[in-house]
Amino acid sequence: MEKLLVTSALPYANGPLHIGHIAGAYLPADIYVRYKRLKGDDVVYICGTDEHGVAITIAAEKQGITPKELVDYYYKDIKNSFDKLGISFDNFSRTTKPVHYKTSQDFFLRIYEKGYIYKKDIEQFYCPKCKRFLPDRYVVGTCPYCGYPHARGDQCEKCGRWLEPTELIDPKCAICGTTPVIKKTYHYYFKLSAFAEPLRKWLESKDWKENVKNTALGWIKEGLKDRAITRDLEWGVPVPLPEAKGKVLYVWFDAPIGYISSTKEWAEKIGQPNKWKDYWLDPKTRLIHFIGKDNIVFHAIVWPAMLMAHGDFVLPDNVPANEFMNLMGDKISTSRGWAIWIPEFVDAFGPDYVRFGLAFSLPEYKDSDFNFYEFQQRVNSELADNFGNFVNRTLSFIKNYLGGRIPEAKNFKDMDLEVIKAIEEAPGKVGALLEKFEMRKALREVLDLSNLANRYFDYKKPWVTRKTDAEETARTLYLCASLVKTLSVLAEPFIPFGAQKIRQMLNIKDRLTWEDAGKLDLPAGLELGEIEILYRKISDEKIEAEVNKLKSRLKKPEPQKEEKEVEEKKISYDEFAKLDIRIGKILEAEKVEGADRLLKLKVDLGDKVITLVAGIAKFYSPEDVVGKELPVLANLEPRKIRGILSQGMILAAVDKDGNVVLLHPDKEVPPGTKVS
Ligand code: B3M
Ligand code: ZN
Repeated sequence: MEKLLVTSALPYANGPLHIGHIAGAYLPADIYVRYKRLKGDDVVYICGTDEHGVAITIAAEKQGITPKELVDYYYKDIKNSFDKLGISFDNFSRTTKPVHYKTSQDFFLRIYEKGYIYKKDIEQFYCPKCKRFLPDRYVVGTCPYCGYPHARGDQCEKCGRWLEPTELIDPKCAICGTTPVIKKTYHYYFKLSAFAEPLRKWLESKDWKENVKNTALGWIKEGLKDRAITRDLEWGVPVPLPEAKGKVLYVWFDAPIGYISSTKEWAEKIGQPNKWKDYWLDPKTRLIHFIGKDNIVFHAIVWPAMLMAHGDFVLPDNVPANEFMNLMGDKISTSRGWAIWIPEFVDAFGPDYVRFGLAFSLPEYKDSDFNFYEFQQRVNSELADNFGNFVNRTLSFIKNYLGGRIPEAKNFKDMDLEVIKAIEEAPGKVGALLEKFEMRKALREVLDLSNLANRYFDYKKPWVTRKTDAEETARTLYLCASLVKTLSVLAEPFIPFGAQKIRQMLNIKDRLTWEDAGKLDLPAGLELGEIEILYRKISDEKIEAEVNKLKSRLKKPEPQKEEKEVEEKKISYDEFAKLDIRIGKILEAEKVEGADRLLKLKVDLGDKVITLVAGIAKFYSPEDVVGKELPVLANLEPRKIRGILSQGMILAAVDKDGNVVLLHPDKEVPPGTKVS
């Protein structure tokens, strides 16, 4: 029995999950984990939301809410998506939990005491306009390695390298676009350079996916630099040194430690608080990190180096990183609205359809593409016509013609023997592929068995033999029912909900193991349960509706940053005239639940009443504003804020600290009066 600790990358709690996330780090891991559990291995599957870092603070700032409000909202949203899809974590934690703060701080102190973290005076970017230091992603610019013009100050999205903001060519403040100035400060550095050699040796010994291993070795060859692992931010795990006030740990330092803290939380929850040590401290544990390719540098270099520096814990046994999934030929993009969101997708089709569709197109070796028409075609031909149909035709036949009981079979011959062999060999074949993280091929193997099963049914023609040869019919249906059982186990990692249904239809109460899938052990006489259609085809209308929904959400491409943020740029009168600014009268106001900064307003604009969400709740209560008149930008593209469609924007005075003062007309004017 193997001992496995499996993790999926901790998703940032700054937005909803889409199919690209699932295909990258979650579905493959869940398939693997479900398989390993069926094998009887000792598996713990760990995840949680990543709630620190600039990805969070920038998103919160943009929405006018606090980081805490943002992560509380998205923790629930993300967890809900995973639950709906049946991603079977043993624990799903959050990096804002106390156990994580403590674990990260202890981790930091241990490495610090061992001399692998040191303090260094440095020069850091400071934005004179925003009046603050600009940690990592608050700076954007051109990647010095690959020339990508939109690299972020912590990592280049194009070539994947870990960067320092000061390395960027032509740096700009990500918030206001100003060129930052350099100021003196200090940070704590991790001696990554000290681990180049041990990492190289360790990586070379690994039988990993080529892309992961080669990319990591390539970076080591280029030379590993010591890196700052602290930030000047208010949001994060405080650096546990009294002299480091105001500094927090860099998110990529604390996030992977989340794998440990989530395991601790799991152990606590199952009432065996020390159990986490059985995994993290046992060199026999296989620690497997499922991630997307953009996280390779951190999981194959930085995190293993941190673990080496710490010394107590196991190192990753494998890092099966996936490539990216595109959508209908185009890159998935949250900001452009080009994405399929998981809750909607699952509601539209059901979890197995989504899992099946994504498993078919997993980006295992190269970027893949998810296409709705292909999805429909695969579901219809494979899930419904091949797999589902075989299960249903077999069980209905037994129900209708054999009294609803598994028949007794004897004297197997010719094609029966071929089927028996296929049943016996299938778990080994599918398993060998899953062991190598070849999920797509493994799924193909399962579907091939189901193909064989259909061919067997057709060849044996039980609908004919039932009138002429009862023994032959019994043999056929016994083996078909056995195939149904085998398929239900082998397909379980991919489509667990359907697998469960099949088990109910077969009336098998015991939990089946992977090994059971290869046995010819269905008891004759077993009475079937209720039979229901397992999978239905997807209609053209339904797919068209989904495609239209997707297309209607697509936003026009935003002009690139450089074009829109040239400072003091003059605009033409025509451009100004496009703004429909009018005086609106606030009819109703209420707080937005779960967001301390937001008020939802109903505003009379003369010819219409609109709803909008304004970030003024810290400065005005609903009673303060009802009945007031103020200028409103009436033709702003509507956007959803906290589930509310905001159809405009109030114009107010905002000082440099973000304090808001409302503006009112000098005397009352009719609502809708134009401001020009
Ligand atoms: N949150 C990046 C991401 O969501 C990051 C992963 C952390 S894994 C320790 O892609
Ligand atoms: Zn680059």
